[in-house]
Amino acid sequence: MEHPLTQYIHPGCPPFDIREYEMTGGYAAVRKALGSMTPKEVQTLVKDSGLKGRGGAGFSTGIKWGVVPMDEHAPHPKYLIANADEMEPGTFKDRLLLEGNPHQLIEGMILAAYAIQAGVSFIFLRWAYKKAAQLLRRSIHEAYVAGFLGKNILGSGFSLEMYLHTGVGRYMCGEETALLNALEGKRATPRAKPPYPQISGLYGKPTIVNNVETLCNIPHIVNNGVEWFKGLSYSEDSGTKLYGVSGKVNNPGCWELPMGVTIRELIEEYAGGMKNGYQLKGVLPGGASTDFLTAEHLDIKMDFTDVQKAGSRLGTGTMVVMDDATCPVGFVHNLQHFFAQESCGWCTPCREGLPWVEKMLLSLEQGTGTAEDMELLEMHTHMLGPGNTFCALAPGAMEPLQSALKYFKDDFEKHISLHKCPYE
Ligand code: L3W
Repeated sequence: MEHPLTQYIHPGCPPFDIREYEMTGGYAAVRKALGSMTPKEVQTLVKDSGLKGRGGAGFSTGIKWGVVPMDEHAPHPKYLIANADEMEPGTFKDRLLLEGNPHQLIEGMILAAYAIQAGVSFIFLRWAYKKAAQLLRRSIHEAYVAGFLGKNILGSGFSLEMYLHTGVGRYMCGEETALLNALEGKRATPRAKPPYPQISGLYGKPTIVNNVETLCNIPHIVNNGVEWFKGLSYSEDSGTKLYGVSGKVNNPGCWELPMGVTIRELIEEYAGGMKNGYQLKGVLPGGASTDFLTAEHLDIKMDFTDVQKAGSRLGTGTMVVMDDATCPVGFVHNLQHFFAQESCGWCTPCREGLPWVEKMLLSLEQGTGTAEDMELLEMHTHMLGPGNTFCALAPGAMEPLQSALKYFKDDFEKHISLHKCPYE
C-alpha cells in the first residue's frame, strides 16, 4: 500500500528541512514541470488524474483550475491560496501534513501557481496552528534561499511570491470567499457566487483556493502520472485520502489510505474498534457538517460517490463516531452551539435560525421540550437548508440534525415523554 502524502511523516519527529526533502525526491516535480511542461499540460494532467478537492466539497481540481483565464490579456496578478484554516469539528488531517512535511505543501503550491500562472500565493492558516506557522515560516524561507520561490524560478521565467497569513480563529474563513474578504482585511462574510473566485477573487483578480491535502497531492501526480494516481484507489474516485476517526474507539487517529476503504475497516481495523462497553450508534463520516450514518452503513466505501448514495457526504473524510452511551440530542445540541456561535451573521436565516435551533435542542435536552418543538426543528432543517442561505454553513449545520431526527427519533421523543434526558 502506497502512502505518497505521509510516507516521510513520523509523528513526534521534526519534519524534513529542504535538504532532506530534496534527498527524498522533493522539488523534483517543480523541476520537471517548470523545465518541460506548459502550464496547460499541468492543468490537463491534474484534470485527467481525477483529483477532487479534499476540503469538503469534492469539486474537480482540474476543472476548477480550467476556469482561470489564461490568455495574455488575463487580469494580473493572479493568486493561489492554500486553505489551511482547518476548523471543521472532528477534522485534524491538514494539521498532520502542515506539521509533518511543510515543503510538500509549498511544492504543491508552486505547481498549482505555475499551472494557472499565479504570481502571488498565500497560505491562510488556522490561528491555533502555532507549530505549523513556525515550520511554514522556516520552510518558505528555505524555499526562497534555494531558488524555488521568488523571481525567475530555476531560470524558467516563472516567478512566485509566497506569504503566510494567520487567521483569527473563525470557522467562517474556511469558506473560500469569506477567506478572501478576511485576507483583504474586511469582515469575513461570504461573497455571492458566481462570479467564482477563479474569475474574480482576491482584490477582484482570478484566484484559486485549494485545500492543503489537495495541494499536497500535486507533486506526486506530476512525478508519477495519471494511471499511478488512479491505481492508488479502491474506488472510482482517484488517489489516497487522509481519513480520521475520533470518538470512543480504542485507537483514534489519522491515516492515509486508498480512497474507498470502508467505514468498517476504518473503525474496526485502524481505529481498533469500539472501546469496551460501548456500541456504535452513529457516524458523522466527514466532519460535523455531514449527515449521520448508522451501523447498517458500515460496509459502504468512504469515497465521494458511495457516501453520497448512502445519504451523507465524504466531507473532509474525518469521521466522528457516536456511541450508545452518548445522548444524540445532547450531541447535536453541542454541534449547533458551535455553528450558531460561528455564524457570521450576514444572512438572516443563519444568524437567527441557528440560535433558535440551539435553544430548542437545549430545551429538549433539559426535559422541557414539547412535541411541537420536534415539528419546529424539522421545519428549520428545511428553512436553513440548501438554497435558503447565503453560504453552506447553515445547510451544513442542518445535516447532522436532520439525520439525527431520522435515525434517533425515539431518543428525541423519550426526552419529551420522560421530561428529562434518558441518558442521565
Ligand atoms: C467553477 C462552478 N468553480 C463550484 C468551486 C468553488 C469551490 C469548490 C467547491 O464548501 C463544503 C461545504 C462544507 N464553476 C463551480 C466552481 N466551484 N462550482 O468548487 O464549491 P462548493 O460551493 O461546492 O463548496 P464550498 O463552498 O467550497 C465546502 C463542507 O465543505 N465541509 C466543510 C469543511 C470545512 C473545513 C475547514 O475546516 N476549513 O474543511 C465539510 O463537509 O459544509 O459543503 O472552490 O469555487 N460552477
